[in-house]
Amino acid sequence: CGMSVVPAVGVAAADDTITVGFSQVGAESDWRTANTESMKSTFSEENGYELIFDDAQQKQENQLTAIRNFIQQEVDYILLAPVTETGWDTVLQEAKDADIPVIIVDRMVDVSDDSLYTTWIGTDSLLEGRKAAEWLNAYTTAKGIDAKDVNIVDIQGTIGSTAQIGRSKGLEEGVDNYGWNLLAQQSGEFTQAKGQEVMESMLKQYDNINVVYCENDNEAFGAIDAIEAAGKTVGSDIANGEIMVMSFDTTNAGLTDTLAGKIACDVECNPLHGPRAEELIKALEAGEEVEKLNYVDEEIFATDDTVDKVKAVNSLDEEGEYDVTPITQEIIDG
Ligand code: GZL
Ligand code: ZN
Repeated sequence: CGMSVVPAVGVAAADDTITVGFSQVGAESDWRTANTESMKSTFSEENGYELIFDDAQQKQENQLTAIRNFIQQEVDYILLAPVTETGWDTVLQEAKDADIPVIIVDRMVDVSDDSLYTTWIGTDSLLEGRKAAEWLNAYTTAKGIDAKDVNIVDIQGTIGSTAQIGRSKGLEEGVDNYGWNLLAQQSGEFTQAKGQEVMESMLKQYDNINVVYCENDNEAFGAIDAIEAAGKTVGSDIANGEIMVMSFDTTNAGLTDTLAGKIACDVECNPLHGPRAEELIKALEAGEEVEKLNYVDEEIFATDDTVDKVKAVNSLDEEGEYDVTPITQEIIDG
């Protein structure tokens, strides 16, 4: 690769440093920060890597520029966490022409020919949305709340991103299956500031909101602030005027809010993709075949029992049935 550094004296050491160019979406959320940290700690110098990191500030054009720079620098691998699914064919063809393998991380790319990337690591956003909808159905059914009295607003993620597409679809299926009222859907860009702004405007438009479906924790933090600033109460008791906030990502701050009853259900999404990415690069270095799709297990809370409880809140059992687990029962019993 073009990035080796020749030692000051003696012959150049065998270049066993692997150079990785990583085009990251941005730093829009706690989840994203954890994802970046996982990559940086995995692809460290002491682990034998040179990581060239680019933060695209959630703009696709910055990612295209970063990838072209990585190609110029003749990196050994390109890691791409794509902000949205479309618009990658041309630049991925340029990487392919330069014989640089591309590993897609987190969100998916929608390309005409999937040989344009070598492999993908991520989580199942549609399953996450379905878990949330199943949880809401289990909760309202157990509380005897009629579906026609459930008035939901959806603060969506970045439109066209895999996480937004899957999580919105999971909710929309629930609306179709169970008959809830979906009052409005608007993007909160996965950020706290935008989440708060969108919540404020929705509260002005609708006086009957009782469920807020936030497509990530940072939007939930913003929505909670907006709800409380409007003099309303955040909580699970929607039959008595509280506004229920649901969320995704199970970040530390999200789990803290969940255990405090501010977030009713926080659906897991594992940000720690570094180790899996390294496994794949090592396999590719060894000339091995790799799976095209690599799902990162949602078992990131195996240790801490407090967050284990929250984890249990949104676990679907093998049959895809919602199993009302201890803490959910606690919430339902009130
Ligand atoms: C989820 C990831 C999303 C997170 C957000 O896989 O793409 O992007 O849910 C982040 O926090 O902005
Ligand atoms: Zn090299």
